[in-house]
Amino acid sequence: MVPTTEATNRIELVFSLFDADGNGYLELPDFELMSTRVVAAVPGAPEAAKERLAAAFRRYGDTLLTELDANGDGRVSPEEFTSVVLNPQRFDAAVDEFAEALAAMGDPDGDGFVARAEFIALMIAIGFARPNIEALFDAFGPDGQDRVRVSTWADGIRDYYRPEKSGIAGDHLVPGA
Ligand SMILES: [Ca+2]
Ligand SMILES: [Ca+2]
Repeated sequence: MVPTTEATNRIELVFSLFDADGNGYLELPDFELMSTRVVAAVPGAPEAAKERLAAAFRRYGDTLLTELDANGDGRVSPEEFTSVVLNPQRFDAAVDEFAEALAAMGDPDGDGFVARAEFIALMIAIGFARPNIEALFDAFGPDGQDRVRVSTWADGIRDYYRPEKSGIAGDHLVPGA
């Protein structure tokens, strides 16, 4: 499968954000750093939601390191990371759990909706730029109370990683898109 230009751009952005310590490679400490930052972004979330998200980050990091470290040096280079879009089925389960856990963190009172404030706090913690975050939230079609469904966000995260997709809400996260 040849990924769309948009999908390649989305994935390159993810690499730069997941490299939380900025050393040019993805390693386990990157996922621990980001996990700590993102879990702290919604202080009022239930402990169970925080633990679920931390576990989802660990699992996602483990999966990426297991599947993508082609030369076995214990870290994922930008070149190794590009194959994440070649075999998306190897990452589906980890992405799915990450999507559900992240979206759930945005709904601390459990009413099924994510308000703009929590959405922005979580996405800033991941490292996206605020104007892009606002554009994405607007693209999700917030209701009269300026909130989107948890399921809408989770679906949006799954779409973000789909190599065949272009013109999706998640493309708003890529600067200049
Ligand atoms: Ca790193
Ligand atoms: Ca490697």
